[in-house]
Amino acid sequence: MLRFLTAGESHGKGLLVILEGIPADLPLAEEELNLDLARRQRGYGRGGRMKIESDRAEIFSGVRRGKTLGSPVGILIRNRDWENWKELMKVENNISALPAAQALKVPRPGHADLAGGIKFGHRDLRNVLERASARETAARTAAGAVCRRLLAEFGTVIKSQVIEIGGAKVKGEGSKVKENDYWEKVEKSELRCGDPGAEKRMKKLIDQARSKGDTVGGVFEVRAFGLPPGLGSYTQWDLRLDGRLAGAMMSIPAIKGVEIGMGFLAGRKPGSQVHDEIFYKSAVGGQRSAVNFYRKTNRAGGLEGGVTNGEELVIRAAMKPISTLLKPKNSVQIDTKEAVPATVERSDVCAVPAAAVVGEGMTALELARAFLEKFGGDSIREVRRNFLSYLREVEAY
Ligand code: EPS
Repeated sequence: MLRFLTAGESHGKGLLVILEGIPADLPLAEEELNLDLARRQRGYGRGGRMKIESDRAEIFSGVRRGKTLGSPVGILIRNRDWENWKELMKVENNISALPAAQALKVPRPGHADLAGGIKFGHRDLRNVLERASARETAARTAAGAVCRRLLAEFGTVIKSQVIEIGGAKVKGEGSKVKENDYWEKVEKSELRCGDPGAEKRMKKLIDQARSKGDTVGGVFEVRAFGLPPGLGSYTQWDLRLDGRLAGAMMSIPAIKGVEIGMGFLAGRKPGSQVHDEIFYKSAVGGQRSAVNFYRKTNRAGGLEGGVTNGEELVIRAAMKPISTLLKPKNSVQIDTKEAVPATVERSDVCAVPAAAVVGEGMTALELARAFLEKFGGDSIREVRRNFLSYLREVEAY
């Protein structure tokens, strides 16, 4: 089974990933991981930390001479900021030397601080913050990049775009996603937004939030092109791919809502305006994902019965505003129980574009997992054999 674990604190030495289940002989270069790590670091609205970090993945194990070995892929990402935090975050046991004033005692509303403090009994809430921090998503992005590489080998490409920030929305979302240069435009945009008018409005909202000591959230969309039909299964609740993808997406810090295809809107429309009619054309022939059945609409977002149906996968996620506010909300000092303003830490004003890249990674992970469940083998050659033989059957269906 494909799975990964991450470890690492935001201001500790760095982040670790162990990714298990990648077949042997997949070409893999650190540069490919670094590309996604750099994409995750971009975005109008990020804070001072991103000027310090310049994330690089060091492949530690599982790859030899540019190809995976079939053994666990270990990846290391060092925190440059560690240099500035060595004393506060050191591993050695002389906690008593930590000045009381350095302990974090006032939880930020919306952050994991209080719930995590109560759960683990931590009286320095930094012990919670350090791991709950979205810094961890750099590790997921690296793992996701490996999965993306695997999927690319079989013709699946994953993209993301920001469609809303602070209430400012793109116009006609989805209408241009098939145009070649659209995604280049998204990639060049500081907000991963393909609509320049909306981007302008979004930037203005970010600037306004920054000047007020506030933060803004938004909505991003992930699309996967070229997926074969038949990934996931309706036969058991935990095999349904829509549930698995939603769970993966929801696990990204600050995500509060996920929808697939038409999503919540489907609950407000009659069936006649929701379901995608099925058509058949013969002689599509030869092409990859050559399903002879097709739809003119894709309100289902590529999934029916928790199974991919050969259409584009469309997932959206809503990110709440970052919970560290420069103009803090009310909170309580955990020792004295005094009512005081929440702790103010350096942070971002908006991180929706970064979350979109993390969303690509989590989608890649869940799709790669479903892909290997269906076509799995120990080497890429074995997976390819299984995949091609299935495609032949699909074409004949
Ligand atoms: C984060 C707070 C900020 C962000 C960080 C997530 O870090 P710092 O406290 O060091 O200023 O920059 O994101 C990252 C470090 C990253 O790599 O994305 C938080 O509290 O979640």
